[in-house]
Amino acid sequence: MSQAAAKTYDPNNIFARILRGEIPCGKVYENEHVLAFRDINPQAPVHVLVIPKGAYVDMDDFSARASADEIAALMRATGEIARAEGIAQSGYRVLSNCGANGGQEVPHLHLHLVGGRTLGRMLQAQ
Ligand code: DGP
Repeated sequence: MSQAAAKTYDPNNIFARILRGEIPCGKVYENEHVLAFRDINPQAPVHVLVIPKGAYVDMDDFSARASADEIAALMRATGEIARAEGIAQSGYRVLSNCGANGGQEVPHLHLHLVGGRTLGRMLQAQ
């Protein structure tokens, strides 16, 4: 069906270190497959990073290699966190930057869950 993503995971990226407990984070949620914590540079009143515990570089890697349980867990957790943060009714944005054109800085898959204010257009004008 899909090409296997051949991406090398850097085990010393900052989110891997957070997962190992080497660096603190403002944890908001954790279960078997998922950790979520507040972004260090929040772009809105609510800005949570939702990450799989598995070693996945980005959305391309995750969508190719993750188990159905891991994929479901990430989605379920994101919705649950949005409800817990009180932004489900007012609305929010979920996005994941992937690779160079996506502007990804940290090479461990993360979903940005952003809300608590009107977010405007999805992409800035060029
Ligand atoms: P991206 O550009 O999509 O790779 O976003 C990376 C995000 O990670 C960015 O919004 C800032 C956040 N971030 C980077 N380092 C840390 C950290 O050490 N702790 C936390 N909580 N967030 C971080």
